[in-house]
Amino acid sequence: MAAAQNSGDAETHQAAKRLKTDETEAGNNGEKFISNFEVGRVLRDSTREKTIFVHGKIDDQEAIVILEKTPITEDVLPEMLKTSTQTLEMRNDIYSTYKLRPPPHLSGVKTTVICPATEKHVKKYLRQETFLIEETEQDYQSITLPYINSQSFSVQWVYNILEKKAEADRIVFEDPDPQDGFVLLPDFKWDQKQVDDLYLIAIVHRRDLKSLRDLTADQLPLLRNIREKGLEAIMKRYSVPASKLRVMLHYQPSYYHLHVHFISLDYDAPGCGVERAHLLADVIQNLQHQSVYYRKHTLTFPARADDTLLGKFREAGRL
Ligand code: GTA
Repeated sequence: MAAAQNSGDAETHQAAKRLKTDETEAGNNGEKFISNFEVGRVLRDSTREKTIFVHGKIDDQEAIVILEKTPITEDVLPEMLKTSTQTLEMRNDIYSTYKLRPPPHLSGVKTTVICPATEKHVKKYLRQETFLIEETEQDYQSITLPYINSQSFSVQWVYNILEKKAEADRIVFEDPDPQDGFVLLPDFKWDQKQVDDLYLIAIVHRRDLKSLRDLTADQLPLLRNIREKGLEAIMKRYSVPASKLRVMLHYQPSYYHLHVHFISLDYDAPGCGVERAHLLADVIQNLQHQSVYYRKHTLTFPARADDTLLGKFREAGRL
């Protein structure tokens, strides 16, 4: 089987746990695009996670902007403390608080833009109550599969990656084999500044596998390949060992083209809970024991209050 490693080794600063990336990656066009954003309503925010999800418009098109303050890493501390402007807020005995204003290159805010955004994107990011659904084999065939076929999110962004029409320069590893091959690259959610919140996705070249439900023992070579070569590539590029990685699949995923998440164990990423995450190692073992494990078993997953799929389960009297 052919395997190709992307050229150009990234420098790894394991001690500082911070990675160097091209700060000008997005370029000026990206900046102008974002400054045209007209704020509509806040879909969700979290002071603890320091994120805000906002719905609005960019040049009359529906848009969602996600802003996230990035972590402060050890290697920037000396510069940050030395070069920030400082304002004393209060002092009391041995205690004092300050407002530091770091220079621009140390105060980046990770920003994700979805434009044009659909109503389904708005629902996805809106804070909502969630419910657990227990989906039998029969439910999958009669409720979930018709729903996936009619109204799931477009996977055009996935095809763009596989065809090198987008993010080609971000590929960390590729195995081009059409049956068992995949592309490994940084996830949307990772700014690649530090490995503490490392997040990559492996996207399979095959286009006939939607999710965990489609897997049988026939796909064991594919899954073992992703696990083995994905872990190897991450160790080589980022010096992060398998023992520090959560390698898993979501059920239900948002995007129905088979992909595997590689996430730092130190990062409490969204979707890591037991109700949605399936460790790849467990998936491999289950398929070794029973080829049709994921076809036959009842699978539990969370759904948001106004998720259409939840509505379909209700209509069918399954909730
Ligand atoms: N490299 O264009 C892309 C791209 N897109 C469109 C999605 N992804 C992409 N990666 C690249 N380029 O991990 C990534 C997603 C996700 C994976 C799909 O593909 O970041 P999934 O099918 O299992 O879907 O995985 P999932 O996990 O539901 O999607 P997602 O977007 O991660 O949403 C889950 C929750 O994460 C959201 O409800 C929200 O709470 C949170 N979240 C999503 N995006 C962000 C963000 N940018 N910052 C912070 N939190 C976020």
